[in-house]
Amino acid sequence: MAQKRALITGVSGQDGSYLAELLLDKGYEVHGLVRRAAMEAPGERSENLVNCRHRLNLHPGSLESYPTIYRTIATVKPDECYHLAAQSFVSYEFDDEFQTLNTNINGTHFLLSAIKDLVPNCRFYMAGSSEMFGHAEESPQKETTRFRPRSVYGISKVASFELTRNYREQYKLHASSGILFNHESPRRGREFVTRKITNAVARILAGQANELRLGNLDARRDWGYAKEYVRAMWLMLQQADPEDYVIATGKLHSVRDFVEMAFRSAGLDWEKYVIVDPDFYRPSEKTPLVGCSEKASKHLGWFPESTFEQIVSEMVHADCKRIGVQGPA
Ligand code: F7E
Repeated sequence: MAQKRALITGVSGQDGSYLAELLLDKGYEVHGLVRRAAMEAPGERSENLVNCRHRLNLHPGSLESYPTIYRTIATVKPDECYHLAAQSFVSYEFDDEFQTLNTNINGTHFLLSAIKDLVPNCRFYMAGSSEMFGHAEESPQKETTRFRPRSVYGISKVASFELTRNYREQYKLHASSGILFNHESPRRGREFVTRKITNAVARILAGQANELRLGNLDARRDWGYAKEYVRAMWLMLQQADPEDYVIATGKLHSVRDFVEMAFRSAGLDWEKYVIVDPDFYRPSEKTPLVGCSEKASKHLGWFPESTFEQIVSEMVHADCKRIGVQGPA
């Protein structure tokens, strides 16, 4: 059988790098679209790719440019395209609204359009998000739950979801969206709360910090393990028919739970270090975002495996190792 070619947008991010490793292990030829700046300064921006960069074909380009996307698809001619790149930090302030909407929606649209014209048999994955549910009317959320996004990011993902569905129905593309709930790992960006916490624990242990400022400690999330979530993406594209799937653990934990566990695992009393700072508050959620991934279990044979405790522990250990401080036993 001919070697399969995959193109990943956002390849240097948490999910992109785990997915690249998974596909390389499966014998794929893997291509990645990266910003030129990331290619010029690989150490700084592509630390997630240290294990596999030498086995990847990287293409510099911006999602905001249709000519770049068109050229990349024409050059790579992928069998599978995983669209993970996005402006992904959730802002409720609508401050970066133009850029978030433009990049996220156009990026998806450019890719779908180029695939339709150049490689219509290419299978396409769009990284959707639980933020699409926003003020959800039911809990847990599943594929049939109505979208009521309340962040610009969520709105951009709903638009991308609808574009993907439309190309699937109108142009018969094998195009699927994963509606992924929060998923974490040592490769998570430090602006997201889990990594912000584990990075702070390591820095406090190393004597480099003495406080951690956080927003709402009672905010709750459905946190899974990123490595398992990228496997679900791959599984979606191996199905005979394209469909949309919720990927989640179905379990809720609060930011406080995460804080307590991370600090305790390092022998620290969190209350001595954590300061609640209104600057990091977001409007409270009426319905907690927690997903039901029964469809994925039934159709894809996908189940979440790592526990909350295992995820917290791996992240604390990894940050301690990176900073060079003795971590928990
Ligand atoms: O916030 C609360 C915050 O920024 C998690 C992205 O991957 O998952 C991610 O979005 C929770 C929220 O992730 C702080 O209010 C409290 O309730 O880690 P986060 P997110 O916004 O859920 C979804 C599924 C995506 O698709 C996104 O791309 O934690 N929280 N205090 C805080 N959050 C942050 N960042 N910083 C705080 O100090």
